Amino acid sequence: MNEIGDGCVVNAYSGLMTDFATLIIDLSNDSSDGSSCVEGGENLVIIEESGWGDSLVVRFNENDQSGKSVTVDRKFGDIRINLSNCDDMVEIRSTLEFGTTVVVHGYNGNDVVTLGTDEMGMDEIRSSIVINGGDGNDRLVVNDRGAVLPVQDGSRLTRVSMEGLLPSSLIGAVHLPSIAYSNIEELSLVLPIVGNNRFNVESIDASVIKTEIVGGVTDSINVIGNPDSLEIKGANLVSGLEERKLR
Ligand SMILES: [Ca+2]
Ligand SMILES: [Ca+2]
Repeated sequence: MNEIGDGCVVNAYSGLMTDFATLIIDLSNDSSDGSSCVEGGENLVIIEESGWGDSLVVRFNENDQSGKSVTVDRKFGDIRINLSNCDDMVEIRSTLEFGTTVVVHGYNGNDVVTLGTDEMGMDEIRSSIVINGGDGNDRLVVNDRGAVLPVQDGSRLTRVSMEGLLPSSLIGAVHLPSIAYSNIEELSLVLPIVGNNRFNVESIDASVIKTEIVGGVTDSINVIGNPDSLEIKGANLVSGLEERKLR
């Protein structure tokens, strides 16, 4: 990203191509071995819809006002962001549908990736998300707090992904959008404030040291097995194993 100077805005609008294009943003050259990382100098990457919802903007370091951004239209089916070897932060607030996938690779450093917002939850994230934390202690925060509808039974956490949390507006779609994760050490899920959420924990990847699920008194977390890294705040724990023993 050193080639894009401060205040530079790249707009990539594709023409009459028949195939989807891929946007790759590679920050890994900024710190090839992590030795040049400075405290407070980490990257902040924000991904959200722009304009009238017909394009997606990727902004960098919002707080230092450098004004760097990349805007792409709907022809870009895949967005891939390779983070630096320092501590990076990514906020994915909203994405376009159209079968897009947003892939984030954290590389070295302790990276934090946040999906959704307090206001909208993940209602505006319409594409599949693939997060690879890479090396370091990385955290994935799935913030569905502001969602309009509760999470339905059938949604689940497995060793590879979180399913049933993203809006499935594509009726008849072969692949429903999901959140795939790997090399993540800390996993947080904030359930919608609207009540009666139902979420199933089937399994958790071995890379995860701590899993936190935040909900309310009318929420039920159905846990199959006994993952010792699981912390449930506010919501009710329903143990699948105990239910079976009682029968
Ligand atoms: Ca990183
Ligand atoms: Ca990691």
